[in-house]
Amino acid sequence: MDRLCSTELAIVVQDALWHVIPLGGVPLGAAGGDAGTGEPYFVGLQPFLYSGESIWIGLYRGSDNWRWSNGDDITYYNWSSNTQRDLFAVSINSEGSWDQSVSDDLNAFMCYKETSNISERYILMGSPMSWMSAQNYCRTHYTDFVSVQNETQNRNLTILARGLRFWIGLFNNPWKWSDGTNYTVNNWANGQPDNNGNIENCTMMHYPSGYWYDMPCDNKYKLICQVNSIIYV
Ligand SMILES: [Ca+2]
Repeated sequence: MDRLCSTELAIVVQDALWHVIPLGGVPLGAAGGDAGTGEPYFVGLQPFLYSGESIWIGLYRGSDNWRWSNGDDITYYNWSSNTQRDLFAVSINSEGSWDQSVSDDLNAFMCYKETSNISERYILMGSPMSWMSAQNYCRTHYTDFVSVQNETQNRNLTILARGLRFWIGLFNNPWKWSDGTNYTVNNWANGQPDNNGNIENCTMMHYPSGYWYDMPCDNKYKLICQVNSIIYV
C-alpha cells in the first residue's frame, strides 16, 4: 500500500467497526469463506456514512491467485490470446479457449456431478447467470462448478456446450486487506472489479451506495482508518 492512514483527517466515530463485521451481521444469500462464494454483504456502512463522500478502503490487489471452485489443484490452462486483464472469473468460448471477465457477466455454465456414470458428470446449464449465481446453482443442485484438468477434457466440454460460451469454476482471488484480515466478504458494484486500463489496484467505497469499485491507487479520496475499535474518518 502506498497510502497511509493519518489522524490529521480524523473525525472520531465511536465504536464502529468497518470491514470486520458485516452490518447487521447477516450475509445475504449463500455464506462462504472465499471470494466468489456468496452474494454481496452489506459491509461496514456505519462508519462510512459519517464520511459524506466516497472513500478508500484498505482492500488492494495482490498477486494473482487463481483457484478452482471445488478446490482442485490447477493442472492446466487454455487462455485465449486476448486475456491479459487479471480479472475474476473464467468462461470457455466456442473455440475452447478460456476468457477472463467480470463475474457478473451473464453466461451459460457447466456444473459437475460426482457420480460413477461418466455420461452424467457434466451438466450444461443454458440459462445465462452471473458467475456467483452459477456457482451457487451448481453447489445446490449438483456437486460444484466443473473444473478442467487437461486438454482432452477441455475439448469434450467444448463439444458438449455446442457453441455456447460457458462459465467454469476457475476464479481469481487476488484481494488483500491492508491490516492482514482475510478477504471473505465483498460488496462490489455491478461490473466491478474490472481493472479498467489494467491499473486499478485499490478499492473505493462509493458514497452513498456503499458499493465497491477497484480504482487507480493515485486517485484522491479520503481514508477511513481503523485504530482498535475507534474509526477515524
Ligand atoms: Ca474499476
